[in-house]
Amino acid sequence: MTKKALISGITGQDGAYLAELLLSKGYEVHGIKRRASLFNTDRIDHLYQDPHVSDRSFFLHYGDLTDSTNLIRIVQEVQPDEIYNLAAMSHVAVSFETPEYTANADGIGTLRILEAIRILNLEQKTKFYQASTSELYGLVQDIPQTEKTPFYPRSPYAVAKLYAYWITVNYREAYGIYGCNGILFNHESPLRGETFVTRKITRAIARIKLGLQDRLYLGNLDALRDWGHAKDYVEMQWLILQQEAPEDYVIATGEQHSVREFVEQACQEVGIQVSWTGSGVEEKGYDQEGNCIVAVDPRYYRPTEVETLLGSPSKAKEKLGWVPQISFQELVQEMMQEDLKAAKRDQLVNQHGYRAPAYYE
Ligand code: NDP
Ligand code: GDR
Repeated sequence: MTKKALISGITGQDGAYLAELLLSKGYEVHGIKRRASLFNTDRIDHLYQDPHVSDRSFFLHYGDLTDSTNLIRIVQEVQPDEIYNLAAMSHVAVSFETPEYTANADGIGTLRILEAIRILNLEQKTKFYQASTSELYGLVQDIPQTEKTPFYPRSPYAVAKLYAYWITVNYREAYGIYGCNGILFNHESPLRGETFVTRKITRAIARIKLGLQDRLYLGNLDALRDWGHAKDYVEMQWLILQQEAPEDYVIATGEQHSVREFVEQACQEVGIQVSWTGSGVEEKGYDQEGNCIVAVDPRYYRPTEVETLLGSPSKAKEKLGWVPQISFQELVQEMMQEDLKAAKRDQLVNQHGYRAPAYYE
């Protein structure tokens, strides 16, 4: 029997990689996408199958995590064996601007899917994966962070995700739903949204290298993160649902780098040697010709910051037999190569008298 998976957030970074993975494993994949005024399926267009042909294995449904009846109807229609709840307003800084919406989508949205499983009597059939996050640790209490480290969320996003974490645990204990939290540390890729710091850096350094942009403005250069590759991490999301008993897992590399180091690594990939002067808001990064290519803009500081995150992948290694395949350097290299290609396309467009869009954050 072909397994059916339902992915919320299929148009996002992880949704795209996970859909690809599940299709390669022979799943019938259903995704929930939001209605938008422009096409929003760039990341999954290569998976698209013409709805007019039979024997399809990839389906998209319009939906939203803030709409219970819609979610119930989709779950009823699909009768999924596995649900991956990846949909979220996932930007920590933006959650300070839209805290109520973030609580609704990221917190109550998770409850809505769990309730759909319950209302439709699918507790024994449908396994549920919740995209939990290292942001739950916030003001860290242990180094490295494990499944036992206490939570101390530091943003409306993290507080909403805290609710989602516990409601998943509660529905597992109360109703016997096979529900699991993957506590994933930051994971990146060429598909990463352009306003997260890694992609903002690789995109800007590529554009600076080609003369399309002069400078990159960042916030906290001292923030430390445990950065892995999204392709590695979606494999874990699947593995977590294939175990005998439902459990929660930390997924991390166990290696930590600062935002400043990420900039240095990205620059190194394109032959720029960056040197730093000043500190705090005055800090600046110069290339070997003396041009200031990086500066701090306090606009990107957060009201409460998560300064340091470092995960322990010990349990995942032991129980899921998992080690990340892609190193920090390989991750930065792949992201730089893809953003260089994009910058070259923009350069070509500009050289031919057209104007390539230059979205900035
Ligand atoms: P993205 O921001 O790339 O994707 C988020 C997805 O959620 C998009 O498909 C988006 O749709 C969709 N979405 C947002 N709001 C709603 C809503 N109200 N209803 C339905 N869909 C919605 O995130 P990632 O792929 O990076 O992350 C996937 C999940 O994992 C998220 O829940 C995130 O919080 C969590 N996470 C991510 C980590 C990371 O480092 N990437 C680490 C730990 C957890 P649209 O395309 O229309 O915007
Ligand atoms: P994060 O990712 O908040 O960890 O959440 P992000 O890349 O946004 O920030 C990482 C760190 O970099 C610092 N920073 C900046 N961040 C952004 N976005 N823009 C800047 O200009 C900038 N300058 C410095 C931030 O202050 C922060 O310390 C991501 C999301 O994917 C969440 O959904 C997920 O849950 C967590 O990772 C784990």
